[in-house]
Amino acid sequence: MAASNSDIARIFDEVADLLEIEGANPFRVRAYRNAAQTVASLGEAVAGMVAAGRDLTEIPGVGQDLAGKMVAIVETGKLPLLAELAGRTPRTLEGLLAVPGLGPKRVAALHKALGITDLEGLRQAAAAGKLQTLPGFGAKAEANILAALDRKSKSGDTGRFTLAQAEPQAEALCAHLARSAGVERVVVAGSYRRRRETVGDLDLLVTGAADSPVLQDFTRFPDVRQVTAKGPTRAAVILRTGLQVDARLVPRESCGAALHYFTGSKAHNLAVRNLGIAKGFKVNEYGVFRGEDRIAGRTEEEIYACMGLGYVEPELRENRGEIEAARAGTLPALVRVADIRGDLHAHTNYTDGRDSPREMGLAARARGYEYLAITDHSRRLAVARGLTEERLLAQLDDIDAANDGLDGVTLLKGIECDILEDGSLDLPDAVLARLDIRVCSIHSHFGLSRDRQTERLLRAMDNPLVNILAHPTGRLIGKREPYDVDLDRVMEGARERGCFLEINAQPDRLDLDDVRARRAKELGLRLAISTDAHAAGQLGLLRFGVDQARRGWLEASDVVNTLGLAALRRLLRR
Ligand code: DGT
Ligand code: CA
Ligand code: CA
Ligand code: ZN
Repeated sequence: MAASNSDIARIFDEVADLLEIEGANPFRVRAYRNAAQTVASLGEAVAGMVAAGRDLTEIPGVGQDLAGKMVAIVETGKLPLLAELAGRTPRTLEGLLAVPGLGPKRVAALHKALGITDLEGLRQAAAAGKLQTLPGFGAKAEANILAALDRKSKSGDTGRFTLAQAEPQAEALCAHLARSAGVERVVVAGSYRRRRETVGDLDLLVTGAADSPVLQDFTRFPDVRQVTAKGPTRAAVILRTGLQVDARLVPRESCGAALHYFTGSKAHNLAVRNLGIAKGFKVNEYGVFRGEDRIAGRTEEEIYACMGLGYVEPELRENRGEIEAARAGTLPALVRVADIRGDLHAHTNYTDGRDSPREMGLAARARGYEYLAITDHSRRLAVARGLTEERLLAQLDDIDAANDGLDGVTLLKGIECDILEDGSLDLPDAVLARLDIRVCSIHSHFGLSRDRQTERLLRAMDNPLVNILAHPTGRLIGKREPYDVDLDRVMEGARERGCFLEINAQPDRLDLDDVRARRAKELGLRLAISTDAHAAGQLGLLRFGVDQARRGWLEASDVVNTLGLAALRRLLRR
């Protein structure tokens, strides 16, 4: 069976990990990482393109070399390069990269000096005090690593998938099931529908005839590795990626009740059910019942109406006050993708992006945007070829030229300026003052104490040129914990100074997350939802940022990039 896009993405990600541990050229590492992400979110199957004899270099970011490797993976399911790398470096070392505080260099050092190859070896060495004997480690680093390992074993390595990883699998399955006889509708419920940042499994609901073969067809889906349950109304499988999927066949008269029940969250369901009980109803996945009579079940709206509630959007269903708000009629009108008028964080081929400013502008125009801020890295970020003053000035000319040739969309001149350890900025004020927008962020010294990290960010924002703090906590989902910072103080400081914080829409960042975004709103701080796109195709990642914003109860008026260009410009002059 031909390899799926997620197989290819996984292999490329492993190659990137192993290359990184070997200390390979960062550009090479990044090429594999970018290709993995592109392939995972591609709208069509690479295997299908190969079968049709199409040229894989059509895929953005894929050159001859990567195209050849993808063909090899499609045809053989394997990549010789990965075997070669794994021969030199044990594959279990990759797992060490997930430990906060361990980058590729440190992992390589642990392997070389102490022969550590896996998490258990790391735990033993740390517990025996061997790590602090290594250059560059020290007692504090050792204690941090032990604490991280402890947290990891407590949370029980969850194997959750980000929404972007789950999405292509969910969509392929839905399309497959929709073709079965007797099927009326297929929806994904559960945490996926609530747009949680990660999902533990997928919960599919199929509405259709009781004799539909849809569940048999489900278990025969090509990407299924193992069937774990199979009955007349429910089946469960594990896909080749490791993602588990439940599917249920429900009759039309109870599909609203089933959708409500299996969307969850469990806490939300219990709260709704208790409201029902207080009114003398029975509430379950088949409907709302008064005695034997089903009084609702066809739609979710009916169910909420029975409880005296307005319709609650799935993103809000966490029992965090949405029931009370629905009763009081004070639910927020959540921000939508269509409200967004532009993107305020994007990279180009001047640094580690793939496309030119003009190409990014064309993509922004195709999305109907009014503006796109070009915000490449500043000089300190050498791995990304961060811009010096001279190269930034050259880019500004290029942006002027691009704007002359672009109707309907405006490229804003910007920068993603590094915040240095002491809170100063990586480029002189005189240069920064020539820009329309300054996005600032931290890419180093994640380990400062809470006080120093907080002071560093506040100090940066003291500079009246700073507009937006990007990826404000630095977390990477499943890979890196947020840095230690007093976020309330940072948010209040931002509001007082006229700065904004970002919801970074990269699916492995989603930083700020839902809870922190909601806190910002409570503190009266507006946010920008930005993609941090590194290629034109990534402007579409916006939807993941909007999902988190919605989970954070944000309305259009809480989001700065729902403003038109003129109003935005006024706001950027602090
Ligand atoms: P996940 O898969 O861990 O990302 O999170 P969910 O929310 O998708 O949870 P899952 O897959 O275990 O169950 C799907 C939904 O089914 C859940 O959100 C609510 C509903 N559900 C599951 N178990 C129970 C239960 O014991 N009581 C109630 N009221 N609802 C439940
Ligand atoms: Ca689930
Ligand atoms: Ca489930
Ligand atoms: Zn960026």
